[in-house]
Amino acid sequence: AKHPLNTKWTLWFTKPLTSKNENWSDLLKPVISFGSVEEFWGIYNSIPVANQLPVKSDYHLFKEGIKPEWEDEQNAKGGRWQYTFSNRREVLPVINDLWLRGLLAVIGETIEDDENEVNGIVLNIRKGFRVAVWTKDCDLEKLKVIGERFKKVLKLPDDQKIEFMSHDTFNNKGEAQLSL
Ligand code: M7G
Repeated sequence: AKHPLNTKWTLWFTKPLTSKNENWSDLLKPVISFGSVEEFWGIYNSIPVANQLPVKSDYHLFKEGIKPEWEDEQNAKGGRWQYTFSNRREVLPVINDLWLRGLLAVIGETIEDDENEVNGIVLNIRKGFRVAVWTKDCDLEKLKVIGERFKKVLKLPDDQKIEFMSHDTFNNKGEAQLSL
């Protein structure tokens, strides 16, 4: 028997820009949706792991029905906790494990209690690797809980800070509103 997840999820992929005629929405595509633990593992085992992805690509895992964009009405009032692993060589051996831990914390909903606040998780492959948890609102109390757990998921030492930015501030290239 399959073990259903609480929520259905959709995996999205952003492929790297190859021509100037392509824009963000041409590059971002849903890959597959799933609703059980077994389906998750089937998908996970058949897609490239984090350290095999090309630079400038992204994975996004979001609740089914929520697009991984600031503009989606479920994201518009929220923001993201994010952390950048900037030392590529150092993180390469562990990024696959850390990203998997992130995926499991989100689909298993251990990244929060019953707040229903987390919409998804994103991995950006750049010079380094950036991981971000996207939230539905900017409620300080809920954000703190999610942020603490996110740091544990990423196995970050206390002296490393994650930063929270609301999407509207981020669009304006603003500073982080919170760090933890
Ligand atoms: P990024 O991938 O978040 O960071 O944004 P990066 O600068 O490290 O690559 C890169 C670009 O992708 C942005 O400047 C936007 O042009 C586009 N982009 C990214 N996101 C997450 C969105 C989004 O949610 N909506 C729209 N319209 N564009 C986005």
